[in-house]
Amino acid sequence: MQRRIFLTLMAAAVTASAALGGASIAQAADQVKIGFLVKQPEEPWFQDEWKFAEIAAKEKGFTLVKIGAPSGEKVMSAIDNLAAQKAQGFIICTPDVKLGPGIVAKAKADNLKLMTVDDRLVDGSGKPIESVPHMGISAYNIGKQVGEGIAAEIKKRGWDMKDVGAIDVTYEQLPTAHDRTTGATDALVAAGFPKANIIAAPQAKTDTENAFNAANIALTKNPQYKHWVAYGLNDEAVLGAVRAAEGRGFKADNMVGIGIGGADSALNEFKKPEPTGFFGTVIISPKRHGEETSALMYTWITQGKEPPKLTLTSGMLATRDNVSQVREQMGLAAK
Ligand code: FCA
Repeated sequence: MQRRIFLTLMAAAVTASAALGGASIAQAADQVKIGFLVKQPEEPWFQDEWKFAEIAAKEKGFTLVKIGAPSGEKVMSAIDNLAAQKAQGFIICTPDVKLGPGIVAKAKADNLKLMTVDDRLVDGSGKPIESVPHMGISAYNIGKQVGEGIAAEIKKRGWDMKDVGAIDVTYEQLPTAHDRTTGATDALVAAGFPKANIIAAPQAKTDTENAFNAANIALTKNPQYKHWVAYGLNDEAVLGAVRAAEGRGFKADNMVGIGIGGADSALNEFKKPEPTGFFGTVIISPKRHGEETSALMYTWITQGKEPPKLTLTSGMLATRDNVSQVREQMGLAAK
């Protein structure tokens, strides 16, 4: 009797292995290598993504290869490098979404599975490349949460909206950035904020320094406002605007900036003894974007199961008062 059960189990195991195919079995035996390429390795958001990808690597037992790839050339050489190291796939947040067709072709030529995170690749006509599995944030809705948060704070402070200027730090060449700031603008306008008081401040790169420069121009050109609010694609953009406003005397009681991210750039701001103009951030999930994407890639490599084509993650607004609770609710460890 026992022998019969044993034989049945053996037969089932053999069938399962055959279904996986020879190559996958070899990989399942602990040789999986996955690349994780990010466009701005110095940004805390990307460091958090890597940290969570490492957690997946430890749990599943694969090797994670972290590569900072701030330019098109770096991306291309990193992909070849991964192939030379016998990686089976990689996840990328590209420095430029227009590299899309080139990245897809290179991954294919090198026989590497490809998934994108945060910034979705586009084709020659600017349309998303839907064949590549992607995990991004629900950009427009998260932008709306930013705009609603700012509007609520303006009302709470009893400011007359006509006296308030809004710095909209834009980065139009990146679709997720466009969607985020559009969502914020729409929510502000829906709350009765005058459209004419919203000043676009285009940044040349998505870091604090470039946002600072862009915001300074907006401030200089508009001396008529008594109070300011600011938003942009991430915490760095809003921090740039907050620092620029501070330089002109608009501190916490006359400035309401709400960012997107919730990594150390925002947390450090909340840890300062006195509040600053950086009022809040919509916390998004580096756990999902780092750990879940890596786990999905691992399953794709070892079981042939492709990740969903599109996953959009949500966020929660946090301020200095409730940031710990919100982080906890999002499954992020205390910092
Ligand atoms: C983009 C931004 C990052 C982060 C990520 C989710 O890549 O540049 O700061 O917000 O989306």
